[in-house]
Amino acid sequence: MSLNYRDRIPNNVDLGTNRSLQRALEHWQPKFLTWWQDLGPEGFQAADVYLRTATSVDAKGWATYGKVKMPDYRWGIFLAEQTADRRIGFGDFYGKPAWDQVPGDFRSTLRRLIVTQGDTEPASVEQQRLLGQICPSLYDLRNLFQVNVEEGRHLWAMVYLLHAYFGRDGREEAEELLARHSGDADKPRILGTFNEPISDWLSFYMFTYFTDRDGKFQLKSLAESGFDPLARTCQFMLTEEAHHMFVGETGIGRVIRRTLEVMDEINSDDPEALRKAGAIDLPTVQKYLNFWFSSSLDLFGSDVSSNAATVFANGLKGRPDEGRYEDHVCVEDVFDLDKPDGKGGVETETVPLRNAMNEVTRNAYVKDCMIGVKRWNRSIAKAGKPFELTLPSTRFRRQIGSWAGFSVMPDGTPIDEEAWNARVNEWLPTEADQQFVHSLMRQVTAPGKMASWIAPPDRGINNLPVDYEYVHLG
Ligand code: BYC
Ligand code: FE
Ligand code: FE
Repeated sequence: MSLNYRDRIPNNVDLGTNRSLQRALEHWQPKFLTWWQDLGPEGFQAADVYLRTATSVDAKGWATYGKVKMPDYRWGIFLAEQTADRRIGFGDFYGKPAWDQVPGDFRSTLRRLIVTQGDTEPASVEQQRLLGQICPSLYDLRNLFQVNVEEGRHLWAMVYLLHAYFGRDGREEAEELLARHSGDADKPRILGTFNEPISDWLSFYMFTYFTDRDGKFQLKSLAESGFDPLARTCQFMLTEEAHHMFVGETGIGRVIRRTLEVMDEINSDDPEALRKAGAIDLPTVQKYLNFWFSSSLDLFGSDVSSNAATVFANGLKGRPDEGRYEDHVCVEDVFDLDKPDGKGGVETETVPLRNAMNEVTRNAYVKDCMIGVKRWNRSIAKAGKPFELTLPSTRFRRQIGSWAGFSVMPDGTPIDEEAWNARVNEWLPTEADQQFVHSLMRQVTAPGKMASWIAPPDRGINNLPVDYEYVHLG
C-alpha cells in the first residue's frame, strides 16, 4: 500500500475517494496548522530541521530523511496494512470477525478512548514548546522536533478516526482536541501528567522515557482492538514511538555519563561540588525519575476499574501483547492486588481479572521501565561509583488508584503524613533542585557542541556524524 503524498493530506486510506471526509479534514487542517504555529515549538518555525518522514508503513525501511521547515512537515494519515479475515482477539466477542465500522452499542466508549489517546499527543507538544530555547545541542534540538512533529501526526491519526467514523460529534471532539491546552486552568488536558510543565531537558528525557512508554503500552493495548481501523492506526504509531523512548533512555544515559566524567575530573562525588562543576548529581537524577515515573503510573488508571473491565469485555481495548496469553476471555481468573488496609498497613484483595486489566498493563510497563534503569546502573558500576538508581514502589506518590493520597516511602512502606513531610525533599525535586537544573539550561547551537551537563551521543542520526548541522537556524 503506497503512501499518497500528492493529496493535500498525505494518506494511505484512499482519502480522495471519500470527498466529504476529505473536505472535513481539509477544513480541520488549517486549524491544526494555526495551533502548531501558536503552541508548537516556539522560535523555530523557520528553521530547517533534519527530519524523517514516513514513506511506507512497513516495520522496516519506512523512513526518508531530509531538511524540512516544521510547518511544511507532511502530517498525514497512515494505517498499518489490513490483515485479511482478522478476528477479535479477546473479550466477549473473542473469535468473531473484527469490526470495520464502529459497533453501535460501544460508540461512546470507543470515542472516549480515542479522544483520551488523541488528547495526549498535542498536550505533549504544548508541554515541550519552550525547550528549543534551552537545547543542549543541535542533535538534541533535532530529536525534540522529530518527537514533536510525530506527536502532531499522532493527533492526526486520532482525528482521522473521529472524522471518519463518528460523524458530527467526532468532528466536534476533533475541535476540542485543539481547544484544551496543557496546564490551562479552565480547559486542561484530560490526563494528569499532560498538565505538568516540562521546563528543562532532564524532565524532557524523563518524560520521553517514562511517559512516552505509557504511550507504547496504551497503543499496544489499542492495537489489539476489535475495531480494526483503531488497531491499524495504533500499530503504525508504535513504530514511531520507539524513537521517542530512545531519546529518553539515551538522554538520561548521557546525563549520567557526563556526571561520572565530572566526578573523575574533580575527584569527588559530593553533590554540591558536582553542581558547582556544572553537572547534575545522581541524587537529583533519582528525584526527577521518582517524579515522572510515579506520575506516569497514574496514566494506567485505577488498579480496580470497571471501565477497564468493560472495554476489555467489549473487545475495544486488550492487554499489551494479548497474543502472549492463553486465556483471552478472562471471566474466571482473578488477580491479587496490594492495597492499604486502613490501619497503616497493606492487605491483599482478590478481584476478577477483567477489573484488574489496568494493573496488568501497569505491571508490564514497570518491567519495561527496568531495562533502562539497569543499563544506567551498569554504566555507574563500570565507573566504579557506589550509587544505584531505582524505580520507586508503585505505591509511591500515587494520585490515582487505591494508593492515591497515601503517604508511602519510595521503598513501598506506608508512613504517616508527618514523616512524609519531613522526608519528601529527599525523594522529589525541591524548588532549589529545579532552580539548579534550570540554571544549567543554556542554549548550545554550535554543531557538535554539547552543554556542560550532558555527554555527546554515541552516534548521530541516520549515520551522519554527531557534529552534523541537524538544525539550520533560519
Ligand atoms: N489523570 O477506571 P479509571 C501517549 C480518570 S500516553 C486524570 O481509573 P480507566 C503519549 C479516567 O479518565 C497514552 N484522570 O481508569 C505519551 C476516568 O474518568 P471518567 C494515552 C484520570 O478509565 C507521551 C476516571 O479517572 N492513551 O500516548 O480504566 C507523549 C476513572 O477511571 C487518570 C491512553 O490513555 C489520570 N492519570 O483508564 C505523547 C489510552 N487516570 O471517565 C503521547 C486511552 C484515570 O470517569 N485511555 N483518570 O470521567 C484509556 O484507556 C483510559 O482512559 C485510561 C484510564 C487508561 C487513561
Ligand atoms: Fe504519540
Ligand atoms: Fe511519543
